[in-house]
Amino acid sequence: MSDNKPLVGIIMGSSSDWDVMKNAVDMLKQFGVPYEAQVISAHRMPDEMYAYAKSARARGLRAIIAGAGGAAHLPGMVAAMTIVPVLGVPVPSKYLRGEDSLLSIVQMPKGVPVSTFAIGEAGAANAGLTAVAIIATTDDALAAKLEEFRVSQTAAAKAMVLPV
Ligand code: RP5
Repeated sequence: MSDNKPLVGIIMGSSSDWDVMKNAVDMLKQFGVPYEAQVISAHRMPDEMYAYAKSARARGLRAIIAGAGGAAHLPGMVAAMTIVPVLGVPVPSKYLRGEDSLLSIVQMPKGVPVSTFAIGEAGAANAGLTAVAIIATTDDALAAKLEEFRVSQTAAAKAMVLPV
């Protein structure tokens, strides 16, 4: 990770997705994984989506985190055009609270997978952690950091005190 070229691409359908998707960015920052983040809308920027997906592997991306809300076709469309693993984050929507986003992303037909996460912040954070884990498969120093992260979470849980 010395040359700081992005290893993870984070894309989202709108700037309105940022409050959720920044949780993925925060994880990558925390682990020092180089990333890029931008708006790529499947239905409003189809040409840019195509170019992004088609160039992702050659540009060195090892994972793509794609967040979208509503009829959330961005992760599936990107996955259709690259073999870079796509991690889909359902963003909460105004009327159906993200259940529409979740079902749109998770129900990929056999053959083109999108790894689908929980709706909202937890899903974005876990997509970030999964991207870290993907990079860590070939980076021992990063794997050690991920182990430490788990150990510290365990310690924090053990230290929890209930107000009883
Ligand atoms: C989707 O439509 C985006 O991912 C976003 O979640 C949703 C609403 O977009 P805006 O109308 O806020 O731009 O494409």
